[in-house]
Amino acid sequence: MNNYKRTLVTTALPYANGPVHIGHLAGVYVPADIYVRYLRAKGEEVLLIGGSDEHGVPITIKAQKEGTTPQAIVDRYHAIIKSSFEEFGISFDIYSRTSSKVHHEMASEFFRKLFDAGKFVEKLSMQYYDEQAGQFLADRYITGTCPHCGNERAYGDQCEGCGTSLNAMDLIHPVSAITGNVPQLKETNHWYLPLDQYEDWLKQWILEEHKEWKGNVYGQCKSWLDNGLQARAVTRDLDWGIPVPIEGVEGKVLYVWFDAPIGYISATKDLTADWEKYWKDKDTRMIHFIGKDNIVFHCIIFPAMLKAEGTFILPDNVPANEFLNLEGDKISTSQNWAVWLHEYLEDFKGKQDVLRYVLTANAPETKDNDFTWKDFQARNNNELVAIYGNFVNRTLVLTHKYFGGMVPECGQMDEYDKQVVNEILAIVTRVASNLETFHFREALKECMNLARLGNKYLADTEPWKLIKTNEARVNTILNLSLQIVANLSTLTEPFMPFSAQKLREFLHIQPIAWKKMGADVLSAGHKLNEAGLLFDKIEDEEIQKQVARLESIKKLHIKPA
Ligand code: B3M
Ligand code: ZN
Repeated sequence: MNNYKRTLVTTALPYANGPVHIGHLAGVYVPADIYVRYLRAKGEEVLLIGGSDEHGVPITIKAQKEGTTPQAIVDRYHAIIKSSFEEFGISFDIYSRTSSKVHHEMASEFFRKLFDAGKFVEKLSMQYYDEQAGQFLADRYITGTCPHCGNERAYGDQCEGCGTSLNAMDLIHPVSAITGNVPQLKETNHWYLPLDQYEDWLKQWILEEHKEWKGNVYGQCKSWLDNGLQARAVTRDLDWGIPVPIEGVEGKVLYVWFDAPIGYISATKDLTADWEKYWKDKDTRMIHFIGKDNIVFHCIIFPAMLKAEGTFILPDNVPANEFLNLEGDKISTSQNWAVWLHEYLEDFKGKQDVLRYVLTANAPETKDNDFTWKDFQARNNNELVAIYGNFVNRTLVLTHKYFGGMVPECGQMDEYDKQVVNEILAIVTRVASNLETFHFREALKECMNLARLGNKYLADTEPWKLIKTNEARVNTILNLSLQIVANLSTLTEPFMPFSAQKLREFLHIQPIAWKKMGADVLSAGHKLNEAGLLFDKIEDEEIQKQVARLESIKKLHIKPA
């Protein structure tokens, strides 16, 4: 959408059944935050919406395991997750939760509207039932062998081995996750959204009108649509969730994937009385940031729900990422194979930007990628410290030394200087165009190229030699170098907001508007503040400690022969 008035950015709602880890940050929250910070810096109207997904079987299973209530679980993890996001600078306008009253009302009304309009089909079917536990086994309450990849721990709704979304009936050797018993079949009635009726419309809308979507997203949608869509149940036999709002219906709740995306709407309503302008005005552009396992829900099922409802806008883009692995293995919450954000913050105090940088430089934008502690250290020491930090530090130190911290006059520019000025502008343009198109890795690379350019400029012009013979020339060189530093403080802000803020303090400036960027952002005579270092080296011992932690986890999970 080229002409839009405002942007609504949503981020997948993490299940509040555990803390968040680097995979969450890399796949969803850092990219969304980068995008939103960029739009804000451009002066656009934008909202960043998030919240915890507090329903569904993942929550009740966790509660049963710990012998507590689902409410206690979601209260605990919602608080942990929310604070991790805050600490990492994810600049949500609201971080809400699906157990809130406004959400229960919104989701119930949404369901009721579709129900009253005859948009659902009610069907009787046989579903797995655990006699001993006395309950139906929805979604993750049932595990078994995946018919596609043979993974023996696939869930009734999805196989995490191959990423396929499943029906409980597809599983080979189904067992109850509650008692381990082989389940019985029992009849039950549910409401279904007949996705097949939306197939033609979805084909037109996605395959014809959204060819610009990322290849991984478009490809997954195409394969779903080519295989043909079937009706999906939107209710479950569970007691945790939003009660099915139909008179006389007991013991049934809305399917978590029915209520969760409606959470984006409720969160917006929770934030502002003016929420309808974000959801009902065609001039609003909505972007969903998610991981690849959520593509079908955001590109096919939720849009079909929105279409059925009829008054809400549809997403304009869904820039889903692939997965981030950890030291060569899939991140796994249950096996504790993860770098947890709240633990990272304890071990690497004040180094949020380093993780944001590494996760963006190595983001799983087009394929799965790997996080390793060695790469983390190398990127910090060889890129943030040696390139970006070093350039900033040299420029500021020289300015304090030669000019008492005052920005010198830019004199007559030679060819080299003019080239540098042009290159600043070219880089700013490339950062922007990469950000617009969700190429965050590339955008970040361009920022670093600006720091590289600065280093090369200083190395080539050698102001520390010229200062004795040609002070006028040094004025110009340091003026331009400072302009580069100032541009970096704005360009890097979406990626590394904490160090950008620090840099603005060193420079003694307010944020610069994007359209003002270029070689004329600091005026001669402007007085800088005292400066310090932007980044510190990370020592081998700190990395060794993390590697040892992962090794000990790995040992725990090696099965005895
Ligand atoms: N909680 C699934 C997940 O964390 C789910 C996302 C909901 S987004 C509306 O993968
Ligand atoms: Zn599988």
